[in-house]
Amino acid sequence: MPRTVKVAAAQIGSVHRTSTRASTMERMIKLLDSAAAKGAQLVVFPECAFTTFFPRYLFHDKEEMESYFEDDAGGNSIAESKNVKPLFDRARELQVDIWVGYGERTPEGRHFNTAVYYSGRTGEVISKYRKTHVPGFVDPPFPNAEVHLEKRYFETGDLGFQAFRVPGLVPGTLKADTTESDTEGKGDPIFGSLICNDRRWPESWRPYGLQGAELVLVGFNTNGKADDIYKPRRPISLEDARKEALFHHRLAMQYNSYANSCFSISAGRCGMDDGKFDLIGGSSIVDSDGHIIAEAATVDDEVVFAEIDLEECRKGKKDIFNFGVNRQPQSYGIITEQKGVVEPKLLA
Ligand code: ING
Repeated sequence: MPRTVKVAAAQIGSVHRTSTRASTMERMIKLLDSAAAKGAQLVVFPECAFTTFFPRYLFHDKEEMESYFEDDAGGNSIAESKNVKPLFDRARELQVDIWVGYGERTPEGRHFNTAVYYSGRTGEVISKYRKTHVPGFVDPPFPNAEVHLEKRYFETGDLGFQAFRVPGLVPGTLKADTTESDTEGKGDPIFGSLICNDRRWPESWRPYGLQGAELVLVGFNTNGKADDIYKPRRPISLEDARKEALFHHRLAMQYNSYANSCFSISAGRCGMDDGKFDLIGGSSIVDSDGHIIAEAATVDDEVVFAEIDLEECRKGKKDIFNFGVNRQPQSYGIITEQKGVVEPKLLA
C-alpha cells in the first residue's frame, strides 16, 4: 500500500539584521504558495525562520534581543502570535501543513529554540519541539568572534524527542478503532523534529527511529565558516570552509536517515547575512537508504520538492535496522550514563 506524500523544503536566502519582518514574511508566504502550487502537502521552513540568525549577535539592548522572539503560550497560540500569524493563516487557507522554527518566549519569560508542526487542514499545532543540542557559547570565546551565542539566548530543550502522527496526508490509514492486529507502518505517518545542531548527534535520531519515524524534519542555520564559531584551527578559504560545512551537513542527514530507515527533510536559512555572515544552503530531501533525492541548487529562496513513498521505510526497518531483532541495549548503557569522555587508564 503506497504511502506517498508530496513534500517541500522552503529554503530562505539572506536575511539581514536590518531586514523587516514584513519583507521576510512576504518571502516565506511566496515560498509556501510556490510549494503548494507544486502540490506540496507539507512545507518545511528553517530554524529561526522569521528573522536573521540573531544568536550570532552579542546584544547590549535587551529590547532588541527580545524582538527576535515570538510570544508563545503553548497549544495553538503561536499560530495567533502577532509577528507570525500571516504564515499560519496562509497555510490554513491552502490546507497545507507547515513545520517552522522560531525563537520561543514563554509567558514565564523562558526562551527556547523551537519548531512546531502545524496542520493546515485542522488549524492545529500537532507537535512542538525545543532544540536539545544548543551549540555555541554564553559569552564570545574570543574578541570580535562571529559566533553562535545560542547558549546565551536559549535554554536546553525540555520536551525530548516525541514522534507524532499526522492525519490527513495518506488515505486509508488504520485508526485507533481498527480490529487489525498488525498495524506497524499502516497508521497515519509518523514524523520527528530536530533543529540544526541536533542533526549531528545520532542520539537525536535514534529515539525517533525507536518510535517508528518515517520522516524527520530539520531546520538549520549553518555557518559556511564553522571556524567562526570555534577558535580558527587553521587558515582556510571561505570556499573550502563552505565545502566542508556542506559535506558534514549531507553526512549527518544521509547517515542518520539510513541508520533509522527514515526519510528526512532539511530546510536551511542561507546566503550572506549582513553582507558578512555566511550560511550554507544544501536544503535537501533524503530517502530511507540515505540517498539525497532532491537538493537546493542555490543559496537563495528556493523550494526543494519531491513526492516520497513512506512505504519504502519498511525494508530497512524489517531487515538491517530491525531494532527489535538486532539492537543490543544491554551494551549501550555508557551512552546515557556518561556525558563526557573518560579515557582508559594510561599505560605503565
Ligand atoms: N548551527 C550550527 C550547526 O550545528 C555549528 C552550529 C556549525 C556547529 C558548524 C559546529 C560546526 O549546524 C546551529 N544553529 O546549530
